[in-house]
Amino acid sequence: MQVPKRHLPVVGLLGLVVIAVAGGTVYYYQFLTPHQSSCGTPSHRLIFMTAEIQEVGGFKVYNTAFLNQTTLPAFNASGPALGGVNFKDYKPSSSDNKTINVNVGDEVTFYVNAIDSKDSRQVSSSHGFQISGPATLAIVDGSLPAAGATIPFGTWFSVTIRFDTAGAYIYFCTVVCSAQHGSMNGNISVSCGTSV
Ligand SMILES: [Cu+2]
Repeated sequence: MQVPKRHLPVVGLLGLVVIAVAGGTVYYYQFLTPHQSSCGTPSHRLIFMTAEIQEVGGFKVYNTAFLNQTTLPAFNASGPALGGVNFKDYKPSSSDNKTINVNVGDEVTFYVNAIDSKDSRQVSSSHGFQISGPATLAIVDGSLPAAGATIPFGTWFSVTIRFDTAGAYIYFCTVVCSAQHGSMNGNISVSCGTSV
């Protein structure tokens, strides 16, 4: 049955009201729920770093990449096996080679290679890796070393963490490795808007 023509303006008006309410709701909703749980589509970042005594530089991020596949590279104490892995290199957005920028909701896989610096100021045969910050870390793969666990020189350590909470985090060495061990650390800045 055909709708009488005189009703059409009412139907059209109702349609406009529905559209306006829906649009207004979306507009209002983003103020009620600011982007705290994620910043758009999460990425999976791979962070490659070396760990040496602070006297020769401490932690150093030497490469970063987005993992463009759902499975992590194979990994053991000899390091990650990156052959055939689909990833995209990107440059850290900081130039100190220690600060790691992450979007809220991103997963980060840390690959840490403990290096024997063969420096007389070195007093250990290993390094450690821990992260502290404003929130309990969501460990997705692997585990952070328990107290006393170490990364012997010449071996690799890896852990994957999802950063669900914005804020300033610190990663640091847990093994007394030199006089400047207390300064062997770096920053992880978790926020929205980190393009790389
Ligand atoms: Cu140390």
